[in-house]
Amino acid sequence: MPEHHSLRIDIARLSAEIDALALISDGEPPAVTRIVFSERDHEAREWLKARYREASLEVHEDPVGNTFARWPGASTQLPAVATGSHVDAIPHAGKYDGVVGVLGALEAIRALQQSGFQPTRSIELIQFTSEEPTRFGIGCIGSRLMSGTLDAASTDILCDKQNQPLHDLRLNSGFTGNLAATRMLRDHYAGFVELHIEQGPFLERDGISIGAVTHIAAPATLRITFEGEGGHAGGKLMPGRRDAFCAASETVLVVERVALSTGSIDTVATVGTCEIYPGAVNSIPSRVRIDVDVRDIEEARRDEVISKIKTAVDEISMRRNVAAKIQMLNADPPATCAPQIVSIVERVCQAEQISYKRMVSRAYHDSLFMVRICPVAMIFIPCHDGISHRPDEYAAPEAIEAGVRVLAGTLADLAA
Ligand code: HGY
Ligand code: MN
Ligand code: MN
Repeated sequence: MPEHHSLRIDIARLSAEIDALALISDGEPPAVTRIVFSERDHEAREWLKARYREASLEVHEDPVGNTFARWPGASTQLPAVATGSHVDAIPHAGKYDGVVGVLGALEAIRALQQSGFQPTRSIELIQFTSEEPTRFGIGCIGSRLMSGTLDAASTDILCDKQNQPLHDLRLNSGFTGNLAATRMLRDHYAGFVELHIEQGPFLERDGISIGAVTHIAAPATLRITFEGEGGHAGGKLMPGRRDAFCAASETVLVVERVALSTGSIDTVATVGTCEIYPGAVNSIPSRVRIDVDVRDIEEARRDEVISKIKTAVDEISMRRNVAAKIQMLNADPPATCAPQIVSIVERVCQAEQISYKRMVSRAYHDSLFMVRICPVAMIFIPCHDGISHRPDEYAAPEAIEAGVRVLAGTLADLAA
């Protein structure tokens, strides 16, 4: 394993690459919007493959567009060590979420190459497809397929808001083949380490450089469709109305109240999307669809929140005579990071004299699904005020440099 101090992280080049990638976007700078299987996503993929090839990595893509860039190690038998994250971005996002874990991993590999380190195990960078739920309603499609959490057939028929099936969209992006081929068996990798911004305020608040993540929160998404009765906003009198948007609005406030009532700061719930039909100012909403995001570090407490929401929806539906249909889009267990890799992360921080602390991840990541096929760990770096999923998301170059240094040391330890 190289003497850590010999590792030279080229943070100027990495910062320039982060800025360059941020411009491949459907958003007005500084906002970044890069939706999976969009034109910008395609452009970003081509730009990234060129960077991987410049670093002499062996690049291949699977049938859903997960991209693999491998630094071959001396052994072709031993399972590789993996790292990586995602580059798709929700609308009006920032330029660091996911990107730090992809370009940072590339920089970690380049620094190790330059230091003369020779890996025994190959080191493989993974750029996962569709970590964000924006287009298909469910997140981490690439890592869910790799880990067998989503099966090929039901994934190919997932549709976006324009009713375009994932199958057609992936083929149009050049990703052919049967989705079943994305599946990886347990121990395909010796381990997976993901570098990511914290997307919370605690590292910056405490003046700590690195978060050694021990657990990843359990996310769930409910899709609730309310069917009432439409009509003329002027002619239809108030008594007897069956306004679907009023039923949905009551539900949104119940979601907030139930999350606040668990007594734990670890319970969060959000309604981030709402579709109103017919969506005219002078027409009573007859159909409304909301997606509800519920998370907690404790799965049982999260499920308790879900069951309270369901009970409340039944009551609102009866009282308002508005039909309500609830679909569970996903309800995933939390992940526990591998203690042996978390300890390596801590050892590297000590060797580098970089401050660190153990913490949980309240956001979900591809690591939440990679944990089903190999041991995982996550390395967090601070982001300003914990802001994320906003154009003013910011991670300082020195914070990114420290994260890449610790990632490189961890990968070197695992691949030695
Ligand atoms: O929502 C999340 O936790 C992740 O940023 N997709
Ligand atoms: Mn995100
Ligand atoms: Mn992310």
